[in-house]
Amino acid sequence: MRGHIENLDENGFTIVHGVVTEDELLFLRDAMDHIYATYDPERDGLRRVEGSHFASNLVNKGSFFESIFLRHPIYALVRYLLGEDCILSSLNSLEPLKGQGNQRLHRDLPPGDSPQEPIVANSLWAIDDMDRDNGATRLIPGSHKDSHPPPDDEEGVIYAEIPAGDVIVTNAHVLHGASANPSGRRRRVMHGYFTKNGLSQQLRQREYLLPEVFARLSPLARKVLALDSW
Ligand SMILES: O=C(O)CCC(=O)C(=O)O
Repeated sequence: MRGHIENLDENGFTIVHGVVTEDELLFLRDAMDHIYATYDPERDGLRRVEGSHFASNLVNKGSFFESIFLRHPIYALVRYLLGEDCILSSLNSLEPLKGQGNQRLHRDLPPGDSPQEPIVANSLWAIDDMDRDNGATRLIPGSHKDSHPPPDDEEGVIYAEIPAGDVIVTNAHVLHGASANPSGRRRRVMHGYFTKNGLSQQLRQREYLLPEVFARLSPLARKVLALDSW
């Protein structure tokens, strides 16, 4: 944990290796394709993203998704950033399509009062190998410490070239974005986005969660989904 915490403090992100097993990746690739194909923005809460496969409301899409956001050490690192009582803001997935997906560099929210006290954190779960040829996430290390706008020349950008199964945990005030996918090779990434307790969720789970999913959730999952008053 110590190395990851130093990375989060210094660079605003860290990469955790081998979080998802080979069997889980096989399952996830099939599941995600089905979820993309049947995505319904009305039912699932968020608009589609142009030029990409996109899905939100993943907690409703099968038992695997009902606890994955609590996996160690990802949830522990997010708690380090946001406090013990942080909550899941949304569980989404994004895949830039061939020749598309070059997001502008952005912060998920403007920086708070202190770089060491972020109010949002993200976890980006690589379901496929990711590199510069298929839309790797790019980041500017250290940019969580200031509020400078993204540089036009992208000076300081690095590409997170990682194998499937790795997870990037970010202080979500770091400048980042998906890059273009020139090869069209698959690049499915799941986003477990968290926020400090008391702030609003990107997807209000209470409004979207199916009763049968709620019935199966552990007490911890209910707490992290902010369903205590369901
Ligand atoms: O999937 C990625 O590489 C980053 C996505 C992202 O930053 C976003 O959708 O806001």
